Amino acid sequence: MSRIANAALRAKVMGAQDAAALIRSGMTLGLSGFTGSGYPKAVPLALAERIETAHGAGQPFRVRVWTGASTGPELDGALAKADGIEFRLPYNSDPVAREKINRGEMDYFDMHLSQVAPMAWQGFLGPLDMAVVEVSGIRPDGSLIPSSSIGNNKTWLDRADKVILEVNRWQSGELEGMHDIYYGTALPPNRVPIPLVKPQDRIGEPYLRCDPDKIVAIVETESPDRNLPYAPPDRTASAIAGHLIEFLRHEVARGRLPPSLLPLQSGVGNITNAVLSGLLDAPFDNLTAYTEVIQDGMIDLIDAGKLTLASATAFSVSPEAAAKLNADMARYRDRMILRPQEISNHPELVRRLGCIAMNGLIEADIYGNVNSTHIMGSRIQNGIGGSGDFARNAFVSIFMTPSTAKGGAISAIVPQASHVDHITQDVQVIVTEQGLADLRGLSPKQRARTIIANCAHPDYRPALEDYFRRALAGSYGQQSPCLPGEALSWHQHFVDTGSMRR
Ligand code: 0RQ
Repeated sequence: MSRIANAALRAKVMGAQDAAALIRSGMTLGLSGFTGSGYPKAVPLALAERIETAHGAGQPFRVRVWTGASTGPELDGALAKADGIEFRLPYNSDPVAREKINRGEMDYFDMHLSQVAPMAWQGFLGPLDMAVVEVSGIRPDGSLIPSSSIGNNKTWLDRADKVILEVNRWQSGELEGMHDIYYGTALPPNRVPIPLVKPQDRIGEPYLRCDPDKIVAIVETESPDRNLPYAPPDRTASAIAGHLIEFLRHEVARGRLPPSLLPLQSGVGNITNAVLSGLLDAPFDNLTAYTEVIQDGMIDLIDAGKLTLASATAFSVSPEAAAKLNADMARYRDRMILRPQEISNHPELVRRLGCIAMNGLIEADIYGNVNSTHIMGSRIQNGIGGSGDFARNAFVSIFMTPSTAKGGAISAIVPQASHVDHITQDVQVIVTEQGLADLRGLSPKQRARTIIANCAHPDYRPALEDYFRRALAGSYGQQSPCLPGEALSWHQHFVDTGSMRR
């Protein structure tokens, strides 16, 4: 049965090729999609085919791509493979696009996720020609039932000159009512406080508005999201989760956190998912989450009655969890709210709610500067995503990682980060499988001693201690002692030899 309940809009249904034919080279596209959910799946594929045909005929064809965050192989993968993306923002995890970016063949602006919509409204990013947005249905009055992510869809639908919709029947019909679209944001000097004081507050409406005259095509699909399995927690992930949960217990015992903690934010990846799994057996109840993505671990916590509400902008779940969600969405709908990413990640709200931010890192230096994005300072992995939105504004900002990477050839704790996304002031706790460093209230030298002792792998600890000792003796200043020439040689040694070991 069609999910398009508006007769005038039903008349705009066409095939993906015909819809893609409305996109011209040089256009800027605002696409839906966030961590592999709710992205358009048919039109970008058809567009990639068009681009390949054009390139085959010697005609240049490239578009500018704005999304919510990462999408899926039918979008970023296909367009990047066709060499069809001139510029992309704000977060990518697609391997094909990553290679293009790192070869210098595609421009990429890796930015704070909460800032995308305001920057689009401010006009800094330029005009938006076409929105291509997946929805799960269209109501009789033409309003849109959102899909499994919201991301920047409200902004794309408002700002774009024209709109192509994909209506995906694979998405549960019971998603209706889960979303909360806040239309009260404005630019300075007209901004007002956002009236959200608890993660469970609904401050908007369940549907997206869209001027029907802007809609030039509607494509019906029945395609799954890019749902990837999570690895079961290994010993490293379990050890990290154990240290972190012990820290939270300690904070509750000291009266610094309430027994039900504060709203949890959990970043992407297997380690953060392992922490959520660890919370299943931890002595905390009536938990809430005010976060960016709902992962498998959160669904398990809801099933166990531990998590009463999760507010986010998207799902980021395994195929099994997606099937479970879709089969029982009406029940989960009472425990979940999906919001625009400018609200799910809003610094004002993260600070007001006092989120416990838990994110992954690539490397941290001995002073606690964190690199979340650039391997060896130059090769982008994914992007800063929402980690900056949460880290700076959280009640407590926690970063975690295995103490080594690439089979032990790289230490995640280094003398100086080769790229900094999160400065020391935004990094309060670092956790590896070796232990936890609580850096709150410590001076730089105290931080260095704590991080080396608690977090570094024993194979690298002596070299870090030796470096720090020599920095204390030979540094130009004594506030944050360093030997600049030597500090980054750890990375160069890896580039030259394939290992940081000397
Ligand atoms: O590369 O797969 O080629 O071997 O980095 O590392 O260990 O799989 O870790 O999946 O937890 O990701 C920081 C990237 C960690 C993630 C990061 C290599 C490693 C591997 C991935 P291979 P793992 P995870 C809100 C939060 C920024 C965005 C964010 C991230 C690959 O957490 O993207 O926080 N964060 N968003 O081998 C060289 C090191 C390395 C290293 C890891 N020190 N040196 N390579 N790797 N450490 C959610 C959103 O914003 C959507």
